[in-house]
Amino acid sequence: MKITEIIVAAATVASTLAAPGRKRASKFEFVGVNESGAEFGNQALPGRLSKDYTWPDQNAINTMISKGMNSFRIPIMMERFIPNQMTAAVNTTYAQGLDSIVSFITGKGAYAIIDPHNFGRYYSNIITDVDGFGAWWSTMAKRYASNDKVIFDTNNEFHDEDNTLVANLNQKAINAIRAAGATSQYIFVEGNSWTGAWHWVSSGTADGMGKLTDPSNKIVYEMHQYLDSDGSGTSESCVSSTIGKERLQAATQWLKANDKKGILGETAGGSNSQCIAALQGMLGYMADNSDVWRGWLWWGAGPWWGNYMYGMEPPSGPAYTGVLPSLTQYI
Ligand SMILES: *[C@@H]1O[C@H](CO)[C@@H](O)[C@H](O)[C@H]1NC(C)=O
Ligand SMILES: CC(=O)N[C@H]1CO[C@H](CO)[C@@H](O)[C@@H]1O
Repeated sequence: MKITEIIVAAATVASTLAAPGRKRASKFEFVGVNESGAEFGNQALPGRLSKDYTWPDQNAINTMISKGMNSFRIPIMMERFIPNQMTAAVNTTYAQGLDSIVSFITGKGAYAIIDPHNFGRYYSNIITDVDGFGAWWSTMAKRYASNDKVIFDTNNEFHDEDNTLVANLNQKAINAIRAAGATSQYIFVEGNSWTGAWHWVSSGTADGMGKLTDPSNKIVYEMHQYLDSDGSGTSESCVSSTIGKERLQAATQWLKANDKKGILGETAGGSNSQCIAALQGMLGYMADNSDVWRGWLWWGAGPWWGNYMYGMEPPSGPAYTGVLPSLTQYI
């Protein structure tokens, strides 16, 4: 090993150790990535470890921590954690896998965001059993009640269902989590219409979501925003270099008017100059409004994305090499 390599290696170790407490460039409280894997193969239930699904890679998470990131959203499947019915007991294999990655992340001083990546569905049916949903959350929350670096994310992207039901499910999750003794953790709540920031107000989901209450007063409104033409996050193209900021404006006004905090829980754009400008404009706008916008998470990292257009997995994900270097001031 050459002396320069030793210095670089030592610096990497030092920054890794110091990372969670280290002063980051931005004022954001939460910056990080979605760490896919445990929700993969979501049609294969319960699914087989290492065949249908996997857990995030700890070395990759270390690398992201060394870049200043402190928040890792872990998509999971509700059915894998508690099979058959929401009131039942956990599957130990899957639950212990979750325990391992959560303790690794939180042991580094970073946040582990537990994200049932279920779109408001359980075995593909819209969840209408509000009490059952509360039971599922009670089981989850008890497991991590003593770990205040865990964040509970009610559900990924409710869509095509009743706005009142979505608000009721969120309120039930909050109540169940607090009743389970998890009183210090943040709860990220998600709305209908794929929790899209650009539709937050126009879809009407804001009305019920705005009335949620939490005895611990630690609700953060999680919204998602992609920058392609239909906002689905399926294209490498961004509509314009200003589209990110434009798509967040109505939601930002809502957060301010209602005295709420928000996080952009999924965002991405292709590795090209127009998308990078749009992302910079959006994150700069969020930084200017950091009284309400508490952070952002990239979609997505994880060991199985391969050459996925938004892949943020080190060392060679297209977004890791092509986009992240342009966003460092927002970390
Ligand atoms: C529990 O989960 C593992 C994989 O995580 C799976 O192989 C096993 O079949 C599951 N057991 C039940 C009873 O669902
Ligand atoms: C926009 C996007 O990437 N959505 C993804 C959400 O998560 C599921 C499961 O990982 C993917 O299949 C989607 O493509």
